[in-house]
Amino acid sequence: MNISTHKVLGDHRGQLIAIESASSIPFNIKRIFYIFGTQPGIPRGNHAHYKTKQYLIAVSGFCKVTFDDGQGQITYDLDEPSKGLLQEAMIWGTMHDFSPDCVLLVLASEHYDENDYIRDYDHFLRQVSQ
Ligand code: T46
Repeated sequence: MNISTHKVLGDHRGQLIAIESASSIPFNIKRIFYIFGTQPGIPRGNHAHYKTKQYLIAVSGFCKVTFDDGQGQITYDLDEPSKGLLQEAMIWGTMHDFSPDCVLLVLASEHYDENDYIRDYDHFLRQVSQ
């Protein structure tokens, strides 16, 4: 299952979710980044990674994420800050339908390396069909 629900810790002051490297998620976190200020109708992502695994959380607002393994697609709703979505390597990922207030937090298993990206869909299909 790619989607997980994390325990919400909280009290009268508000809520808190804790995520620990290689424990709450199945890899060591080497990088974090977040996407915000998205524009209506404009998706992000549209690529796969050779090696990098990612874990996505809409910490504010909501969005949809579509994964494609070369054989089929599945779309997930990230609509709660307690939901986390694992994107394995060699999965084409597209993030779309962002709410105006969406902040999409991404935990990544590798440092940034453009050479780890597959940005051409036909090339991706050739790679996963080998
Ligand atoms: C993903 C979605 C959700 C860096 O310099 N370091 C980084 O760690 C990242 C992720 C990007 N960049 C640079 C590369 C580009 O010049 O930031 C610029 C925008 O990156 P990109 O076009 O890849 O942005 P998105 O929103 O299409 O995709 C990013 C991630 O790359 C991707 O892995 O899943 O966010």
